[in-house]
Amino acid sequence: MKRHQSSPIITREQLHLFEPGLEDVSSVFNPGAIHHEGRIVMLLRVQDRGRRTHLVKAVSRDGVRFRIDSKAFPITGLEAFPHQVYHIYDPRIVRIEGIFYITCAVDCSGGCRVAVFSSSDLESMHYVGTLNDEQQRNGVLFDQKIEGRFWMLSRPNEHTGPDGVKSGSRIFAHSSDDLRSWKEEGLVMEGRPHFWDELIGPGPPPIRTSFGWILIYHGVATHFGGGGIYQAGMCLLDLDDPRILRARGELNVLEPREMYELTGQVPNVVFPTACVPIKSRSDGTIWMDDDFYVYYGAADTCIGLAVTSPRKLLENSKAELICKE
Ligand code: BMA
Repeated sequence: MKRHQSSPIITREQLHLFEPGLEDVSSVFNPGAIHHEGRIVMLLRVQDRGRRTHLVKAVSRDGVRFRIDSKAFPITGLEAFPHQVYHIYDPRIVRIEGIFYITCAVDCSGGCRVAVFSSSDLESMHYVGTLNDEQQRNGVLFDQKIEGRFWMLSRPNEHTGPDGVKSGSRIFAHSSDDLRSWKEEGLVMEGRPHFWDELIGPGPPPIRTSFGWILIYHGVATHFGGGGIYQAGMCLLDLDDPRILRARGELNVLEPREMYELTGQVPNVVFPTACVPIKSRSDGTIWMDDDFYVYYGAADTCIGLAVTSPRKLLENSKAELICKE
């Protein structure tokens, strides 16, 4: 990936929120983003000085300069959530059959869950359901039904680091008829001990191309001092059966190098959460050389922007095609 010359594109100084406690926020990172009515709409993860979490909407014509709302994004229906909610964060947005679905991590009295929210217009979002009642993070929906069912990837929080941070090294697929009750469909991929992606998790929702679903995922190298290095890499999943890994990059395609990625609230982090085609084709397909924007949290402090294409991801990650047996 190549950083955009304007990166970081959103920093805390650009937020001017009028709600009590939100006049002077601490950080803005890990956004969801999608095309809607000729604009790119983003949901920002914002933390205030109480270390409380808010989502805030931002809108752009060019995907680079955003007009940021002055109030928090409304979330309804949480009375149905099975635990006491503390934080709703890391939104990933897709549109399926005309409805927006937003998956978020929810820190709650039960630990961390992946929850699905829906929205008809991206003016607010409503709680729909939870993947399951297990420790989970990084839920991403595929933006099309596969054989009539919704599909999701998620990463269970099965690993506790020396600093107490919960993470994991396995990505699973799940399917559902109604986004409320989910069937586990199996393991998709695991972290690679000793290399760049020891711990892993899905990044942005998968991108549909004619040769497979491209999944940008984050990998954490833990065999260094400090809290690990958060990088981004890619893999390719089968179009018809996304449990099948068709290719996986050997190298990362983005790693912390710039000062705003190396230092901040959590140092050494690039954490992609959204991909948006720069020019959308009328049939919604993405071709090998179509450039798209990748939005990522940098050091859990601000939002970076990088540009890439399917071909660049495959080539620069040194992805090898895994053949069907
Ligand atoms: C992950 C999540 C992300 C965060 C990242 C780096 O485990 O908590 O929200 O951006 O760590 O701190």
